[in-house]
Amino acid sequence: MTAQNPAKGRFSLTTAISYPNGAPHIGHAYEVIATDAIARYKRLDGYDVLFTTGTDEHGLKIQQTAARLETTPRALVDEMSQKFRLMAEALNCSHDRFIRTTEPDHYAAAQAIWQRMQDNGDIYLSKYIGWYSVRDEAWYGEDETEIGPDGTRRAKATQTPVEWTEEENYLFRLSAYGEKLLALYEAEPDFIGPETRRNEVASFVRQGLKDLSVSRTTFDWGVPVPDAPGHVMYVWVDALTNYLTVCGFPNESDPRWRHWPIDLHVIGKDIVRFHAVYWPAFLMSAGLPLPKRVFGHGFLLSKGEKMSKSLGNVVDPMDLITTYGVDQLRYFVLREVPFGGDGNYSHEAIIGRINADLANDLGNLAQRSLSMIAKNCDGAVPVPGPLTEADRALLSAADALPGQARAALEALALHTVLAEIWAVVGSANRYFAGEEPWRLRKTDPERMNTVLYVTIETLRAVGILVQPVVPTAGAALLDLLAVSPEARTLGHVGEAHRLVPGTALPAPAPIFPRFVEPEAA
Ligand code: ME8
Repeated sequence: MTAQNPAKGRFSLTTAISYPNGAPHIGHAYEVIATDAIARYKRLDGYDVLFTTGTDEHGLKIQQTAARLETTPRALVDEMSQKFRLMAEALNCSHDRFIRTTEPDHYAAAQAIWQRMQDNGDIYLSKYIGWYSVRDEAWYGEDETEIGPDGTRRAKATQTPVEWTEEENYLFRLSAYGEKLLALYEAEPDFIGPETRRNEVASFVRQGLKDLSVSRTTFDWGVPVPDAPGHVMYVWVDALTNYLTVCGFPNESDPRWRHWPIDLHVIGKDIVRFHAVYWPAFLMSAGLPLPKRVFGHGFLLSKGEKMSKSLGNVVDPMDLITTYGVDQLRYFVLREVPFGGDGNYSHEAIIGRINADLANDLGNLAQRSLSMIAKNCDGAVPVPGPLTEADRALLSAADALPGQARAALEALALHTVLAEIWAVVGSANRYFAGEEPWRLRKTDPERMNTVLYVTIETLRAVGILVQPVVPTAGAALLDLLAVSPEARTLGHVGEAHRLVPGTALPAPAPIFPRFVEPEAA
């Protein structure tokens, strides 16, 4: 998207990889949108970025879904993975790789990390007996289960059914890593976010960790354990390793290896434990550097209810894209939901945001100011006169945006980045209304030129800043301002790169149409 600035260094980030045992839902879309926006901000700020997403294709859940649908696991994942890939593309995600865990280089990576953990003495063969949840693919202690209202036993934490199961398994010596993990959380307070998740994970680890079953013999849809016929890897060992695969592991001379360790794993709050307990323990065992940060975002709820494949109340993101538009959907989920908290989706809420923030506040301001320039300034960037206090205040608010965005992004507060940009859009609207350039046209054309100049220079900063969230509209706005493609980075906001008076501008065109209900259209 933009030229890299080697001085900035590299930044690598991932989403979780989704189970393709059903079609993608808005929760999956939310996660890739948010991660994509962060990736785009980092690129815009000159970082050498690696951003990956993909599908987690092994395990009993997939095998069982395939059986139910009377197909093979391979055919199921080939079909379903494609839907996730197409969704990411339709959402305009800028990922560098869409990884599938059934790809050969991933098998090699998973077997290599296994070998390292085994060589380190952390994997041993044992008989595992206990309560097993197929849905969670996890074992539970008796005290972690309860009898539900229907008389069947279930896992307390996830409310999924458990069965008494006996299996010869390889175990990972997770119990040996409790102290090291607690020391990690202490030394790196940002390792787990948001803070509530960190506290949950730390208290889970403080209660003591049991060794973890890491192989299965009751089904075969998985990565084979090296030198252990009949054993496939526990799906989470395999799945988490995707983050190494995308960096070229185990080939440490692969150019992609520069992206290891990953700077940020963006995942949902339900899988923080896997990423903040198991994953660093596996990596410590394998002698590999640890990711810098694991962030558990909240859930998107449809009018207060969780959406999930098993509950069957799934909103198809492709339908949302068709109904509202990609940029509009991206803006809505990032603006509406404080990143890290849960959020609600409703038709009313999304059209509210589209019409108020996008069409009215930003779209109209661009349309009005650029139309005035087209009519009254020969369609070129006007020549500003001396600046007033009000002009300077607006320009300096716009100039401050990259710094504010960097700080908010450091805290992963995507909603704050947008709130700050829209605060400037709000100020620009008040400025424009207060200065009344349409009146100045007759009384003081020179002042009109200044007001229009200050307005579109503010829009230039806004256009640059919104690109990661609304890439198409951001680019369209910058096109209308004749900003060259190389001059659209965060570094181009501010005094040194102001719009050049006299530059010819293209004919203005709307960037954000209002949403009109189909029956009213
Ligand atoms: O957990 N709102 O896959 P998955 C927001 N394969 N996010 C949601 C959500 C919702 N309603 N529902 C799910 C898996 N997610 C594993 C991950 S990573 C090595 C393996 C999020 O398809 C969920 O929290 O169930 C997770 O981050 C992602 O979507 C994929 O969920």
